[in-house]
Amino acid sequence: MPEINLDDTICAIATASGEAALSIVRLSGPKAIAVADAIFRAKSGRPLAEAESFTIHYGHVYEHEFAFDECLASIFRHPRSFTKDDMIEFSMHGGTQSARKILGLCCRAGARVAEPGEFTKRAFLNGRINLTQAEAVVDIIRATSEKSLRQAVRHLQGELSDRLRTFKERLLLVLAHVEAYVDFPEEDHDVFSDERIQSEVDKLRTDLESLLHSYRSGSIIRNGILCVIVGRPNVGKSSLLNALLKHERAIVTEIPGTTRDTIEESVVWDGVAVRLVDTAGLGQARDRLDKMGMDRTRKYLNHADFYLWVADGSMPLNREDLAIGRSLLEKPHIFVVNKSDLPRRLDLKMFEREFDSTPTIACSALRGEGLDQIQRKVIECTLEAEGRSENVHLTRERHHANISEAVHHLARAARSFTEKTSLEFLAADLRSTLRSLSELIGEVYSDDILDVIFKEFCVGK
Ligand SMILES: Nc1nc2c(ncn2[C@@H]2O[C@H](COP(=O)(O)OP(=O)(O)O)[C@@H](O)[C@H]2O)c(=O)[nH]1
Ligand SMILES: [Mg+2]
Repeated sequence: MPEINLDDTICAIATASGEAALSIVRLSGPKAIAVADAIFRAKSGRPLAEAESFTIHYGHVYEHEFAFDECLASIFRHPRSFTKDDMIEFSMHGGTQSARKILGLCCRAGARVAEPGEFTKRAFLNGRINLTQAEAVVDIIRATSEKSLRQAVRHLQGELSDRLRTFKERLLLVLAHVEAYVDFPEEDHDVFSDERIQSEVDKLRTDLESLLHSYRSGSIIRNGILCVIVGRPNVGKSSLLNALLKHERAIVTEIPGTTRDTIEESVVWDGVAVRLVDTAGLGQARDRLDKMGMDRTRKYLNHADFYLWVADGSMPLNREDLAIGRSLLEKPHIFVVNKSDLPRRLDLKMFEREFDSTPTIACSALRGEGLDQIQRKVIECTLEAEGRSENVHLTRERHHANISEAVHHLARAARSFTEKTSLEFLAADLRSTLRSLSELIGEVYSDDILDVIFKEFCVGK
């Protein structure tokens, strides 16, 4: 994104294009009200320049003397608006033509089309929201489940940044005492003892580490669980996908190798989005197409958060089954013994001898039995207790990187007690920790960081 000039007046269509009841075009900047007055005439005859903030005006948008749509103009005056600048929102009939036309007229009257996320970027640069709140705006728009929406709303309300500020205050207090020692070593201070400083540093580190551990659950809630169904051909993977989705998505036949490509569908279980992936399965490839399908399966397996390892319970486990199971052990998974409507020939005792920590669930995709248990287990194993708590979660790699850095600086600060290095090193480590936290909130930032964050946004937000 090019460097932004905050003195410009920007405009954008804020609604998705296509057939819809309404469209919204928004304007923000010092000339927003003047631009709106150049194209809009209120029924009352009064210009928007005379209107009070937080009022809505019915009227028409004109091109020369031709009124081509009726619309409502909402006015939000600086500084109490989303961007803190003067803002106007026109809401008009939906479809593509009317909104596009109004956008063109706004540009002719002195506004320019906004970059993606530029409204939110201005809200950030004008100090209305911090960086974790700006990220939350995108997460609200992209939320695919109730839990992810709730998490994003809480971040927008400042839950994460408030927590980080508390850490910063605790750090600043310790730093002030350390600096008093450094600057006036001879004086008899009324300052924290060495032990007190050490224990404060240790407590901060423990608290930051526990925040760091929230990342796994936070990112799973935000992105959903990628749950890959894997197993030998013909064990019932596609049947299980269909049963879990409750519709016939994948083709099922008794012919091994029916599924050649990966099939991905989303569901929501217990408020969490789950991306279910049916695969071609793993095992002996009979032809080039089989091999391509299996390569694709492996690619998904690398990215998976969870595996459903499926076997046919009406047959003994064979070498292929076992090889698949052994390759999955590193990630959370469960063993699904399918076809439980048929007589069991799979020896579970033998299975448990080798895979004693793998939870097992018997099911029948054909009869729809055992499916609730599978759903519950997937959520239970991926979210753990942490994810189900209402604690603050880190949700993005950026959060994880900054807090890891902060923990690293604090670990070094803690070492300075045992290694008895100069207090100046301790002060420097505490300052570096502060910087990591400030970067995360966005109190210090670089254009590169802003570019990465705001390029995710859609135009008009
Ligand atoms: N009896 C029984 N047959 C099943 C069950 N699940 C799948 N099948 C059958 O097993 C065969 C292979 O199923 P499919 O889902 O295509 O297996 P995939 O190759 O692992 O995807 C088909 O004939 C299905 O009807 C089940 O729970 N019970
Ligand atoms: Mg299949």
